[in-house]
This record gives sequence, structure tokens and C-alpha cells, in this order.
Amino acid sequence: MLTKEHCKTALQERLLALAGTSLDEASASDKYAALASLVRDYIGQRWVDTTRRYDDQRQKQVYYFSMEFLPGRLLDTNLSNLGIRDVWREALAELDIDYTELLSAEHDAGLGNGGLGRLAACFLDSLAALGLPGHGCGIRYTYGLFEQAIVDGVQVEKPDSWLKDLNIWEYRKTGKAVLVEFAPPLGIVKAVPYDIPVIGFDNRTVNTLRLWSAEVRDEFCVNYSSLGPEDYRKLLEYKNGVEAISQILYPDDRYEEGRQLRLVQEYFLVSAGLKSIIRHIKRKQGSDLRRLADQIAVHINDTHPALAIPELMRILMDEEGLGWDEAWDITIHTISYTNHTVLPEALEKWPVGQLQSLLPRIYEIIHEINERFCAELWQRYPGDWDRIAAMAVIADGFVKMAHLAVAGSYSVNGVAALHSDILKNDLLNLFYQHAPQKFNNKTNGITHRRWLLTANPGLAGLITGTIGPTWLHRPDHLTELLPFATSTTFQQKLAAVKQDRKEALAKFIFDRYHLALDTRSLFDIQVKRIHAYKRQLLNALRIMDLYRLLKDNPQLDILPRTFIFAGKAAPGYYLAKKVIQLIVTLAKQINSDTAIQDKLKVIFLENYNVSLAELIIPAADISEQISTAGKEASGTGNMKFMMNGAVTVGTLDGANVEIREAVGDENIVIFGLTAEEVAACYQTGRCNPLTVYNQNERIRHCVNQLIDGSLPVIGDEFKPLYDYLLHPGGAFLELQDFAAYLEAQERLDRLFRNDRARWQVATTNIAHSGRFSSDRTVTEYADAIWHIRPSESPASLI
Ligand code: 26V
Repeated sequence: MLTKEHCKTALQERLLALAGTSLDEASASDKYAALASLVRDYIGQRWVDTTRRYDDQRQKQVYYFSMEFLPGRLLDTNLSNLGIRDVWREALAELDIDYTELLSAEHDAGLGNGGLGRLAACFLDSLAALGLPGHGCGIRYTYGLFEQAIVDGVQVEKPDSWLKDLNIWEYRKTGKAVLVEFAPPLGIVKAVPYDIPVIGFDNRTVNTLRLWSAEVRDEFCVNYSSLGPEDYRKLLEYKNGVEAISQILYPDDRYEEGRQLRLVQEYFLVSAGLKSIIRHIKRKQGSDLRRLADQIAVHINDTHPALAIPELMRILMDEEGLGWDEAWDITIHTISYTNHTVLPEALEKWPVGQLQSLLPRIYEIIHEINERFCAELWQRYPGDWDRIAAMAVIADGFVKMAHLAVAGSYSVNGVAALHSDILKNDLLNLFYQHAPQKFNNKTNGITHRRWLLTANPGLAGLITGTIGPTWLHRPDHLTELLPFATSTTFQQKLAAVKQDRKEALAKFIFDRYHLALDTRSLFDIQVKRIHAYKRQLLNALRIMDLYRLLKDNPQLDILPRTFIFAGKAAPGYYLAKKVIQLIVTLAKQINSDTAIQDKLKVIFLENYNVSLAELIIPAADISEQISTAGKEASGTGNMKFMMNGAVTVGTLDGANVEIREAVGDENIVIFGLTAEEVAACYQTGRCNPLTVYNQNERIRHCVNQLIDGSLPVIGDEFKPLYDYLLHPGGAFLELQDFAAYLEAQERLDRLFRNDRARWQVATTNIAHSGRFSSDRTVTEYADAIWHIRPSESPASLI
């Protein structure tokens, strides 16, 4: 049993040993490093035991292959999962150490762009919490997603050198390196794994996130004496080329044709990952791989790791000597695939020539997969050339990665019910007709431990104080809060928690931006990547509308609102950057205008990442989830907000549909065109934004502000946004949904005037958020796709 006294002595000893410093002299990062290194001590034995248990029991294990993992900071979660967070907090307090400040010394692990990478991190947390044998496999990028700053109103990108100080959570496993082979000039590259422990909540499970780093081979440069100056240059060039593989995360969540380094990264990940898994299996369970699909499951997070399919074929045939049919049977029973987007610009396809010259053998195998697949289709649909061409893995000079992923896997899933339906009925309809049994839905989830327990300890405490602690293991038990939705005492406590979080966010904003917020105003928040389809522009337009109404009538009776935005734009995404510039411009104009009596404030917070999300989301009154219906595959921010008692205003898109189903119509504010209506709009070309613009004066006024000199910018800065909005068929139906959005905002205004109703809605949302815990999601994957079981029964939990 760890006591406060133990903690205090241990920390001081560790500070001496690690930093050679006493407590009074130690910096926040010294203290962070000392505490984190103690946590390493605590988990070592459990990690070894977990690995041994899986091996001894010959547990089937799942490997989650993903180009992105976005875990954020780990110290707080690790302490919490180990059950020693409270004792450490108290010990630190007695030593006069500010816990929050100590936590801030950790650099976010930001190895992902957004939802897809964060989902992978939530899944790892849930796998470990459920005692399930499941591990992550990714790339150890030297630079994570860029840091965003706003300079003169526009986004600038700075490198995120998250490894410049020691990364305390990783264990370099030199002895477990493998070789990955490319065609010359790249040739053979060494892949070195760095393992990060993934600690289960309140159990003894410690799983592994294995991140691969690219290095030159040891044998590479041998004979120094014979090297001339030219050779040195070449050597250096080669070394840089190899190391570039794991240098940067692509900061774009859209596909750009033929990015060679990206393809190199994708193959590097899958080849290193599969080789190390197979080596492990052979070592522990013998060299016969014919039962591989019963021993492991390999899940590919979108198509980015889809080369796992031909790579597994290659290993089984070329290295293990199996024939095609046997190898194929194993492969398509081992690999499962999740699709995360229907946007055409995010669907990967690689030029044949490029794949062929970088990975000749892999291309040969893909070619054969395509031949056999097309032959199978020909049997089934004789003469139907159009269908076969539309389904082929190789077509028009490209390898279509989604087609490869579907053809080479036994399970294909979408990430929310609506999205999975769109896959079946639209994007992958021909594949669905061909193999309906492969298709299924797994609605996303988020870990309630990070997004409620550690991000919002006040709310977690209130919940436990009200219904007891079972929700921590069983988030579905949060529904026990429902009877308290109308309780005055509970409502008052909930209001106090929300107020406290709003004040914490306001303090951060004041310290950082010198902007004072009215914490009694409604915090109306949209935080996520900046994308046209997510329609931050629609949000900005209604702020422009509201501002104009207030200017015309300063006595207008509205509830004061604070509009908070955050999110990164891909560096090459011109329009997204313009949207940021517009929001920053609005902030400048509105925040300094005394005529509106502080009724509105706007702020764009820089560098949205996991840690900032943990500060922002608990402070939200209103959660903006306003994408064009049918475009947001699921969304996961929507779940984080509801779990923290915010009211959603949203379209019937992604998981919003299921959130509405869970909470009921009266506890969410839905507006706008449905996915079907949107599809019809695009198909018939009936939805011309100009029609709306010409017919609706209020909207016209609003859009005109972009070009008529009302905004404090010089020149035509926002003409591109104006053109975008009015371009027939080009936009994401911002104007078509505008009136409905304004009406939805009025509904919200009415709701928030009624205190009792508003806290009832908030409580109801929290109570139903258990359904959106990733524990539920991961359990569904484990049961229906991976067929893995927990290795310890709940009874044996510590
Ligand atoms: C696409 C690409 C294309 C190739 C270049 C690199 C790259 C990197 C990222 C992506 C984005 C994949 C799509 C994605 O992030 N989808 C989001 O997944 C979330 C988790 O399922 C889901 O909640 C969001 O709705 C969905 O947009």
C-alpha cells in the first residue's frame, strides 16, 4: 500500500538521482520526470506479467495498425489507471507542489491529425481497461503534428519537436529491430521499436503501443578508410533518406497524389509490424503459421496500413513457403478494416508506376490479387464490365486502397450507423452486394476515463457522490443519474462544477490572450480540424448575423455568448486557413466594440491538441456539431461534449444521429437537411446557393459583409470565401442550412433561459453518454470482429 510518506521520500530520492537536485531547486520538469520515472517502476512487473500471461495462455491477440496515435499526456492517466492518483496528489500538495503545473511539464504525444488518431488512443485505453489482449502498432515520428500559432491573424506552422526532452514513457527495444526492404536506392532499412506501456484501469493489465523508428543498418558503413569525400556525401544523403521515413507525420487529412514518402511510411509500418508479430508467434507457438488467424487479428485503421494485405501474403509465401491459396485464406481471415471517411479527397489511391518501382514484389502480389478478384467477379457477373471496372483493385493506372482493403479482409466497418449505411448503400455498394456478410457497423466511442474522470474531476466526483463508483467500470451505469436530472440539489451542484470549469478556461484565456470573459455568458464551442464540410464558416456567418442585429439594436434581448473556436488547418488548405483568418478578424472587431455591451465575445484558441481539449470541453455549455449531413463519418468530439454536460446543436450526421436516439429529441437541438436531402441536392443540382442568397435578405446581408468593407481588413481578403459560398454546387450547403441554423440557435437561447430545463438536459446527456464510451465500442469489436477475450476475469481484479 503506497502511502503519502512513501511518495514524498521517493520523489525526493528520485530527484536527487535523476536531476541531482533538491526539491527546492527542482524545476517543474524535473519534478515531472522524477514522478514519471517512479511510475515506470510501478508498471514494470505488471507489463512483464501481462505479456507472459498472454503467451502462456496462448491468447488470441489483436494488433491495431494505425499511421496515427494521439494519446496526449500520459502521467495523469497513468497515475489514475494505477489507482495512485489521489495519494500522489495529496503527497505533492504537502510538498507544496502544484499538481496541474507538474502535469503541464509533459509534452503532448501528438502523433495524429485528429479524430482517427485520437480514436486509436481511446481504443488502446479501453482494451487495457477491459483486460483485453490488444496492442497498437504505429510510427514514432520525430515530429508530431505541427504547432499552430496565429500571427497577424493567420495560421503559421511550427515543428512539434516533442522528443527534444527525454520521452519518459518509451522503451527502446534495440534487440527487437527488424529489417524492411525497399527497392534501391532506399534498399534495406532497419526498423527499431519503441514500446510504450498502456496501463489498464484498476486491473493488472499492461498492453503495448509499439512505435517504429527508421535507422540505417548497422552493417551499413564499414570501411571508413576507403571512403572518399564523395562517398561521405552519398552516405550522409542515404542516412538522411532513411531517417526521413519516421521524421514527420503528414499534417494533412486529405490525400495528395503520389506522395512518395507517405507510401514509404505506410509500407515501413506494416512490414515492420507484421514481421515482429510473426517472429513472436513463431517463437512462442511454433513455426506452423497455418492457424495464424486463430492466433492473431490485425486491424487496419483506414486504408493507410492496407499494404498489410500484400505484405502478409509475401511473408507467408516468400518467407514461409506457403502456396497462394493457403496464404490468401490466412490473410483474409486475419485482416479487418475500418473506413473513416466518405470524402473522395481522403480516399487513397497510388499510381501503379510508383508502387511498382518502390515495392516491386508487393506490386506483383497486388496485381495477382486484382487478377483473381476480377476473375471471381467475372464468374459472378459475366459480361458486366462496368461493374467489374468499378470494383477493380487496379484501375485507371491506380491502386485503389479501399478496394484492396475490402477485397483482402473479412470485416469492413463504418464508425456510426449512418456512415455504415452510406458505405453499404453508396460508397462501397457494389462490394456490399458482392459480400454483404463482411459489412458491419461499430459506432465510435471515447474513453470516459480521460474525458470525464481525469479531464473533469469535479464532475466525476459529483457523479460518484451521487450514484457510487460503478460507472467507472461500467459506463452504462451512468443512466442511474437520470432520476437526479430534476433534482434541485443535483442541478445546483452540476451548475457549480460547470461554472468552475468555465472559470478555469477563462483564466487560461486571460493569462494567454489578455481577454476577459464573462463566465456567466454561454460558452458556445466548436473545436475540431478546420474543414469545409465541418462548416466552421456557417458558425462564423451566424456570428456575423448576430453582431449585425446587435449593432442595429443594442437593446436586443439575447443571452450573452462567448464563441470559442480551435482547430488546425492543413498547411496547404487555402480555404480552411481563410476561415481561421475570418474568425480571428471577427474576434478583433467584436471584442473591441463597446456598443454591444460585452454581449458577444469571440476567440480562436491556438494549437488545439488533446491537452487543450481537456481544458475546453468541460467548460462548454453548447457543443457545435454542424457538418453537412452525410459527410462526418462519426465525430467523437460530440461524445466528449455530451459526457461533460454540454447541449449539442447539430445536424443529423455521423454519431449525432445516435446521440439524439439516446437522449431523445427534447435533449438535443437538431436542424438542417438530412443526409438523403443533401444527396438529392447534389444529384439534382437543385440547390443553388444563389437562389437562397437572392431570396433571403438576412442571409444576403450576412454574406455580403465578406466583401463590402464591413470587416476590419484591407483589400479583398475574404472574397475567396464569398466566391466559395456562392459557387453553384461547390459549397457544403452552408446557405441552404443557414435559416434552419439560426432557428436552432433561437431554440437554444430559449432553453438556456430556463435554468431548470437546461440542467435537466445537461444531466440527461451525461446520463446517456455511457453508450458512447469506447469500452462499449471495443467490446463490440472484440466480440464480433476480433474474437478475443479478456485474459483475466473481473473477479481477479486487484
Ligand atoms: C486521411 C489521409 C489521407 C492520406 C494522407 C494522410 C491522411 C491522414 C488522415 C486522413 C483522415 C482519415 C479520416 C478521418 O480522420 N476520419 C475521421 O475519423 C474519426 C474517427 O472514426 C471520425 O470520428 C470522423 O468523423 C472522421 O472524419
